[in-house]
Amino acid sequence: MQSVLITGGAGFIGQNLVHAWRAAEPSDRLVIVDAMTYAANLRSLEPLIADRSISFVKGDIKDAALMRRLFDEHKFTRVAHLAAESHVDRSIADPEAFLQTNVLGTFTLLKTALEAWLAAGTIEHSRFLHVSTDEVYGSLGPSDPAFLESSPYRPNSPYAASKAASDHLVRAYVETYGLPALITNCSNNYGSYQHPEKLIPLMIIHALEGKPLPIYGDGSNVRDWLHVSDHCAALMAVIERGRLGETYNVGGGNERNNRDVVGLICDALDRAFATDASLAPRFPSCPAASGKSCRSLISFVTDRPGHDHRYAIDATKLARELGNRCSVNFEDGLGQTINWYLDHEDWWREVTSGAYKAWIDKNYSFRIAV
Ligand code: NAD
Ligand code: TDX
Repeated sequence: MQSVLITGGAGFIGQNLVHAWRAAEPSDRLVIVDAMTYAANLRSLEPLIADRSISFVKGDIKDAALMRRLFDEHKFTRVAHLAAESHVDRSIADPEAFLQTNVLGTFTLLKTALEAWLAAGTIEHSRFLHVSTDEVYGSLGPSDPAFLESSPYRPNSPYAASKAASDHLVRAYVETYGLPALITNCSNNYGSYQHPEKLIPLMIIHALEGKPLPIYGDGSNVRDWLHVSDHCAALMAVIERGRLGETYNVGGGNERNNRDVVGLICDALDRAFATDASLAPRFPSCPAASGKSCRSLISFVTDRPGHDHRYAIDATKLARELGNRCSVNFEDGLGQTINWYLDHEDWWREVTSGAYKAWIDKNYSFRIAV
């Protein structure tokens, strides 16, 4: 039985990880710490908090005294560190919070874990997993080989730079102080509970509401799409069985350009409306409600500054050492994700109310159709 700290557990991947961990290791004690920023939502965790299957602490990972109190109280033997500012466009508009949380927050956790584990004499059987991103490796050309764990770091956005800095701190804590840590660098996740600021949920929700589908630039940018369930399975394998001090890349093997992803979403929604008569009255502004294609909403807009052209992950090491392979086919996973957003209108209406509207104005009002 392990005592597990999951930071950022109220975020998209964090919530999915909490459920996956609970299902796989029901006797582990899970403590979630999350600052409850705009990106957090506790809905899916509320039943687990209510029946005391997990503990939830609202707190900032930069709060060293709180972190130390939690380590002393719960005697963690596993840390899955996911808390971060995670949206590239927000890092361009306002980078400071990214440095605060992603760099200083990670530093605070590393320092606390080391001190607490040394003081308790438990460092030998403890493990710290730092969840990072493929964006630290920069951008690939169309025919470049996929990123390896040994690829050089070339971050291009403030977000990517802050994650790169945090990865370097983890490495330094392993090499200098012998912290038992591991790093994963994964590609773009998608699935249930993803915040609607990110590409896939944003396009689904805009299409349902009959709003423009804003593709940055010419839409030729390529991402490798990883279903969040495959990512969570990889995280659990790495934290338990990965070699300490190592980095593992996690990818979905699903490279698609943004134009194609948005086209697939439109076509799937068109089909859903054609076969399910209950959708048109629920979403009357969606073009598919009146027999038109959602593709009519596609709008090519001003590009993201420093927009990375292509990410691709070589996940051979994860498969070879831990036998872990991603299994969700992109078209199937995208279909399930669209169905999830159709079935969870209350969730995304709540998430897109209030401050979210101010972000949409800030990020999209200056982008003109090109
Ligand atoms: P998310 O933005 O949905 O969730 C992040 C969570 O961290 C939120 O619940 C937020 O409240 C919390 N948080 C932010 N600042 C905090 C602080 N100072 N203290 C405590 N909690 C804080 O992000 P996500 O998509 O779930 O990503 C999780 C992790 O995975 C991040 O580290 C991200 O960099 C990494 N990652 C994400 C993706 C992806 O496609 N989503 C891909 C690669 C890597
Ligand atoms: O409105 C949009 N229009 C658009 O064309 C948005 C929000 C995005 N895009 C493009 C930009 C990217 O090429 O879609 C692609 C995906 O964009 P995001 O969903 O913002 O993800 P990305 O920038 O690729 O970063 C994601 O993957 C790596 C996560 O947000 C990061 O947290 C993760 O580290």
